[in-house]
Amino acid sequence: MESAYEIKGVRLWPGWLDRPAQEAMVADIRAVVAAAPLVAPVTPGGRQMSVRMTAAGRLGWVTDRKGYRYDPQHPQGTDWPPIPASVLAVWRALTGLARDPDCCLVNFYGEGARMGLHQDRDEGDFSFPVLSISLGDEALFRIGGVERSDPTQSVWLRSGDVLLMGGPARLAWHGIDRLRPGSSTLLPKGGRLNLTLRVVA
Ligand code: MD3
Ligand code: FE
Repeated sequence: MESAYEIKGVRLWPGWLDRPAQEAMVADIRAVVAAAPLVAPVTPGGRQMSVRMTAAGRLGWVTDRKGYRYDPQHPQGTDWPPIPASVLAVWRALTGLARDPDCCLVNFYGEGARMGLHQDRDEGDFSFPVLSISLGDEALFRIGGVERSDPTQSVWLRSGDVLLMGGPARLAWHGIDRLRPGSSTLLPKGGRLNLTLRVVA
């Protein structure tokens, strides 16, 4: 199988974060989760997502019966905590952009969690890339093209990998099919954290 990072606009840095950097980032994300707890979001259609989510930054992505949107507050009614410096450093190093992201979405996958194929299109400006950082158990990532019916390719994302989606890949359909439980010792109870950094506009 061809690897997804050969798709135009997708760049993968396998193992960009070494183990100590991953551990430091997990500690920073634990502080984010302490201030803004993970929630099990509900789609506008009323289905509970298997991934649990929170966010850091000026805006967080939320979903409930009212719809999908970026919101300046956590559903509990507090501002989102700032994006940790360790996370911003990855964005600055790999995008080279002067503009910092507005949102660091934090997705937690426990055993059995998945994310169906979707496009990220709630942002106001698709000229900025989306950057993703994987921590913990390995996950089978699937990416297609800008049409839902386009063929897809799969690649395992491992702890410390960083993926950047820009240009033609920015509006590509993508999702997480499954985890490989027990494949990482980073999170003592297992599971996977994914951080996605976005400019919302
Ligand atoms: C390709 N998260 O939060 S990250 C999401 O691993 C999301 O939690 C997945 O899809 C996860 O929306 C995949 C990789 C990713 C993120 C954003 C993208 C791939 C993307 C935006 C456009 C195309
Ligand atoms: Fe996405």
